[in-house]
Amino acid sequence: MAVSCSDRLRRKFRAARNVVVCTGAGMSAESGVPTYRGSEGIWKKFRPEQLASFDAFLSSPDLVWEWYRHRREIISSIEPNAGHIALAEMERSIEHVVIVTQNIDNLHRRAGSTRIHELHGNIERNYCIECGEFVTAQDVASSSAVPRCRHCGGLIRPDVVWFGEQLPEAAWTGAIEAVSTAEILLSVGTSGVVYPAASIPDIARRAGAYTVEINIEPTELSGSFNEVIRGTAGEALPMLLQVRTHSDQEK
Ligand code: BJW
Ligand code: ZN
Repeated sequence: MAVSCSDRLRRKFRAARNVVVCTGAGMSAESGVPTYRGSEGIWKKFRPEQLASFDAFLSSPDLVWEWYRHRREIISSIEPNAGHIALAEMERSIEHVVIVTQNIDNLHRRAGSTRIHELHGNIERNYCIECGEFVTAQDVASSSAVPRCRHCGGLIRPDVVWFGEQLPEAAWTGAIEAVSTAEILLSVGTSGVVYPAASIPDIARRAGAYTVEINIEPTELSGSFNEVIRGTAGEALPMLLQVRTHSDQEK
């Protein structure tokens, strides 16, 4: 059955000027990026603390580096999906569309979105753990062992946020600013278990936004949304774009 939404959301979406879209791993699943949790998730094979923490990196840098190199390869070989493209197109018909993403895969930018806050970093950037010098993805791409900084010899790590690490301040502040004026908040493809990102829909709702979850399954947070759309990102977001663009044509 085709995915649909309530008449209330249709009316709100046609009139909205400020929309914030909070995305998680499910947003990229239809592009072929594995999610973290769930039956096919990455954490089924590895424990998070084994790979996604600074302590793990210090104790097994080559293992952690190899894992990121493998994931970088997957990401570079795939394309944004219909959901990413619909969000990029929404920027053309809605005054302010802001993406707040937990994803590190850069697919929103590749699809053409321009206002993006990356809460958990970006796998295409890397930096030295000693002096902070940034290193391009091309410089490290072929390296199977963990590369060293050419200035100070320090280990190079991916610019992603591991458990126990603070989120990038500018991204977090930008996200909070965006949700404070959002009329609609779409939360797409996230299990809502990792904080502080998981608190964003609630912050938005308390600031007055109409909050909508788009997910193929119920999540920890499903009960706290104004509306839930059960479907994939690649089906639901083009459907919402159509709601908006058809109303533009009727004007
Ligand atoms: C589809 C679909 C389709 C599938 N369409 N849907 C309480 C309050 C605050 C903090 C904490 C707390 N308790 C513990 C903490 C600390 C911790 C935390 O939250 N832990 C929880 C697990 C309990 N948080 C942190 O450490 C954060 N930092 C922090 O809090 O700083 C302050 C601090 C500092 C020092 C000490 C203490 C506090 C940092 C969190 C960093 C998360 N990093 C990762 C790894 C990034 C790098 C990498 O990828 O390698 O980020 S973990 C991983 O989870 C990744 C993701 O961004 C994140 C969220 O996952 P996401 O996106 O939700 O994916 P899934 O797989 O869980 O869900 C996918 C969903 O999609 C599912 O629901 C599917 O149904 C759905 N789906 N296909 C639509 N086609
Ligand atoms: Zn260095």
